[in-house]
Amino acid sequence: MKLEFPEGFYFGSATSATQCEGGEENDGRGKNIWDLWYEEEGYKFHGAIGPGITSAFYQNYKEDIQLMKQTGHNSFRTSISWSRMFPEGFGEVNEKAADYYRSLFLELKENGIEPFVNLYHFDMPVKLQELGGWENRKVVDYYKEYAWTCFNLFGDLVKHWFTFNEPIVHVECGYLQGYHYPCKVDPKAAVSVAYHTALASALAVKEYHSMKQEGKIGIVLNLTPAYPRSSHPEDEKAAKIAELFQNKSFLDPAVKGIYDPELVALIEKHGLLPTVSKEDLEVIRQNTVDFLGVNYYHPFRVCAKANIPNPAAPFMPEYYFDIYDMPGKRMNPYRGWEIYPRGLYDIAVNIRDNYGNIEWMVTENGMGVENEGRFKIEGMIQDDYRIEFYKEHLTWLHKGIEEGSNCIGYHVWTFVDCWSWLNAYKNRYGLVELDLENQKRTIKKSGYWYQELLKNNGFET
Ligand code: BGP
Repeated sequence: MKLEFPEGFYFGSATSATQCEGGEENDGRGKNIWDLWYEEEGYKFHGAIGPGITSAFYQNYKEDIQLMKQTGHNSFRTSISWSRMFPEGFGEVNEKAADYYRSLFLELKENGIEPFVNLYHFDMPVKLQELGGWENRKVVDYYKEYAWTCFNLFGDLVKHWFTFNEPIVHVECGYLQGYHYPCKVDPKAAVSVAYHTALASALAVKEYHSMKQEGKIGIVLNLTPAYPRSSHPEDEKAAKIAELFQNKSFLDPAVKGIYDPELVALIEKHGLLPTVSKEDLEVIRQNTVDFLGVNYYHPFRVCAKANIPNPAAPFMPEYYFDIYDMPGKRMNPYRGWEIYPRGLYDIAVNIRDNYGNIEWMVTENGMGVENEGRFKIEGMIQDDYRIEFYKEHLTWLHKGIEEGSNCIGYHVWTFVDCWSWLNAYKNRYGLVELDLENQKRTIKKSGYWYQELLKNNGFET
């Protein structure tokens, strides 16, 4: 049976500026927090490869766009580097950066590839982090200026914008769990960062709409369905609270303009509510997104807490639930993430039923694999596991679309193997293999499979 996607469905791939462009030596890019972290602490995780060493998309974008064209991409997402556009975070635009992004978006368009452009992918300029980053309300205004500048300079070419990628990640990893810069464990700061990010997103939406550029603006969220261990009310309650923190904390303000009262009550109970002005809350209420990007990698399995949490420990969402290690779950052993393709269908149904069936697309879905060179035969990586992964996810997505969910596209993570935040080049995700040493690209078996999929706008099951 052939699974066919709707006409005009956006198929392509995604990356982000820091993960593919290369270092600050490129035409005056200012440092972002990832450069700083590597300089300060070295690379703690997998060797000493920092964000300076990448597929050098800054230099190689024309070649990569030809490869995308060859595989039939009709769309592609990347991000703009804030510290490339504004090395200080604000002030004078770096003209070379503006020229680069214009040529990039033009090149994409000339090759029939629709650019989807994100403004912020974890990469706070160092100069603004020195002012407190997202903890500081002033940085929200600098972001608004940066967003306006991008719309103004590139809005004729770019008709699909995103304000943020996975904002919950910088909240959790940067301010609660301490493993993204600035590596804090500070619940009060985490709440204020979350709030300022939602506000910044709404302000960018407001600016964009006021400019009347006839495009769309959305936000990319890593929706992670939280499934309870059982139908026991305590397990279900735990899963509901996990959903509140993990998904609804950004989904509700972005799409509905409000915060769930239960979430607010929980945060208040722990004395963590930030100071907010009526005007800012009104900005969030009035400036909801036009469409949604969803990154999906894995679900959450959740159960009721086994032990009473220590009230003296810093507050974590996990105060209310435990992560349940479900026996028999399918794992990607390299990334430690469960593989659960049906999650994509559940997301599709949730958006349809609870978020006004807003237009949305899959902005990331992919499988990272360690040491992929061992799967090479006659020069090509035989990544059948990745093809299976995509087929299964697309099958569930297709079912969601058939049942009325308003999904307009699907982007894999990623096209050319890219640098990753915590594991550099350990896990490879690409449809195209990158030989870092000589910058050579070789299409993997999954790349050729994707080419067929795109040619046929679907595949045989
Ligand atoms: C998402 C990020 C991407 C990318 C991906 C894969 O959360 O938006 O930037 O990195 O995850 O994850 P990782 O690189 O950590 O394996």
